[in-house]
Amino acid sequence: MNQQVTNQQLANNGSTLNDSFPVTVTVTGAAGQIGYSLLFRLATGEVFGQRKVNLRLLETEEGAKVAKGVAMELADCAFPLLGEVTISTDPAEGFKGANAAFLVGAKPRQKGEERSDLLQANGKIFAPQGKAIGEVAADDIRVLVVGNPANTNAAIVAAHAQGVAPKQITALTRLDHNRALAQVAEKLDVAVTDLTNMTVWGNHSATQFPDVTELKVKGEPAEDKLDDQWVNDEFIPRVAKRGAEIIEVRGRSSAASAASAACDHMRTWINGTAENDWVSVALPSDGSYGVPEGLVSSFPCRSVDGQWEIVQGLELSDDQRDRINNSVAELQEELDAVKSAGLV
Ligand code: NAX
Repeated sequence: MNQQVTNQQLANNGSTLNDSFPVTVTVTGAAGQIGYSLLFRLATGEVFGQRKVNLRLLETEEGAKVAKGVAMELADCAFPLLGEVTISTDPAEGFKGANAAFLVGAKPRQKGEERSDLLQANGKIFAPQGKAIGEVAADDIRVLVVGNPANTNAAIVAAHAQGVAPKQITALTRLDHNRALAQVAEKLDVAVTDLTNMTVWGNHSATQFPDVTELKVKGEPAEDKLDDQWVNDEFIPRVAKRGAEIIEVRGRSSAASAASAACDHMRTWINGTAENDWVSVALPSDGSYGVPEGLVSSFPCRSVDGQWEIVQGLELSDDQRDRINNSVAELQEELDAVKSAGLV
């Protein structure tokens, strides 16, 4: 394997530049909207700490030309921590030695296209990328799929990344988690940092279940402070449909907030969750909470010693179970569609 960086070394977030352990980070869809925000944040050291960051930008032939311009701008920033920046259109090159990979590039849904068409088109992108990750990435690769449909794309990657443990492959629901925190903070007129134990369950789609059952405000249960009508009729649909709301107002889909959430996800994964808190992570189910094994579903997770662990032992009401099952049913349908297309 190419670059061996242990969790301990990655977690070394001290102020001294650690030149001996550069981190190699692959970003697909690097020429897109999210890439344009994400790459610059990765190069500042805010995710991987005080070590050189080598960036591998993986794009389509067309996107590679734009990525070249982005690489020129990265150079113009004179980031002290930025190492080598390479651009490639071949996954076998783009994932070589990668310790972390942000899989952002995906095919957007075209007018008149069915969801199954979208799943299949993306399967053709994520299957070879998964294969390449298994073959050429570093052993400790951490994969975060952002490109939609993110959960099922991550399931495709997991199916093709030989030798990579399922726990190393995740999909982004941290943006939904952050959106949920922001909505409650505004409602209760508190800081987002006063809130802990928020959970988003299920799919990164309108069926997701942003769940405030375990939510605490300054360590106290939030239950008494939030009325059911607001939670059910405003909060849950608003968080679940926030992406559409942003498109309506901004005219383009969420980009900087998605990049920010992707940075949060990777930073928490490396450095660990705060004591008594958790975050929402979509990862291949181990059967927890009745979610069928292999479906990439969002759960409350803690990062312990650099590995995600699903928080166990939460008591679920019938209403919670129904909402989780509804989103999981959609994930199962998505997985069945890519299975019948021979992509998994
Ligand atoms: P853009 O259309 O701006 O950029 C996508 C980029 O991916 C393009 O530059 C394109 O050339 C590239 N690309 C396409 N196929 C590729 C391939 N096979 N290999 C490498 N690169 C490839 O989209 P952007 O706004 O950046 O969004 C990217 C993805 O994130 C979309 O699928 C979007 O739906 C998804 N999102 C996911 C979110 C999440 O929370 N999971 C939230 C934000 C966003 O909607």
